[in-house]
Amino acid sequence: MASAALFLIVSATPASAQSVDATEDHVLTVTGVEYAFHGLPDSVPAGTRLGLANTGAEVHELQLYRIADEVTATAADLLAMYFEGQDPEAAGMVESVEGWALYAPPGGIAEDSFLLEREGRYAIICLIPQGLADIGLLAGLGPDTDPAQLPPELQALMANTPHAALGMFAEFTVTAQTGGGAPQPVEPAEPAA
Ligand SMILES: [Cu+2]
Repeated sequence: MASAALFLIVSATPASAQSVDATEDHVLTVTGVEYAFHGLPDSVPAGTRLGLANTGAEVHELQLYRIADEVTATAADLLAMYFEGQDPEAAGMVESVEGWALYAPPGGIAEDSFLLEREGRYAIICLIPQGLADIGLLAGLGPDTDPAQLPPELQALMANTPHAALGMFAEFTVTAQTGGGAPQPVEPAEPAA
């Protein structure tokens, strides 16, 4: 089972090069609060970008997972598995998408966004530990960081309940792009001559 500490560290890794500035068009901005995601529709068309704003008092992140096609378990079921010590990702039931997570400081917005390319069911979760309000504590951390080397203040916070266990998760579906036809890239249109 991947520890919450490892998830947190990986979440601090910058999103992939495919990400773009969240102020671009086509971004659906989900809002994180204590302890829930607001503003996420039940379904969105492929090609939508997912961004994260934070109107709470603690740091929030958005980890994005695509649920495997053959899996019928809900996001709540999968999260329960995770907290019981089984890792749905290791079991092939979910797959992390793009750079693992967006994260935003209290009152702020994530610098990047995630492109939702494939149809299917998705789960978003926040595994930030309750009480973490200083995003600076995550600075400089990477997937190779030894959990034992975390700053003492952060190590202490890691013992707290992760937001997902307090209800900060959601499930949604990515549908075929509206208008039919093959999915089109969402590159900005060329300016008219
Ligand atoms: Cu959170």
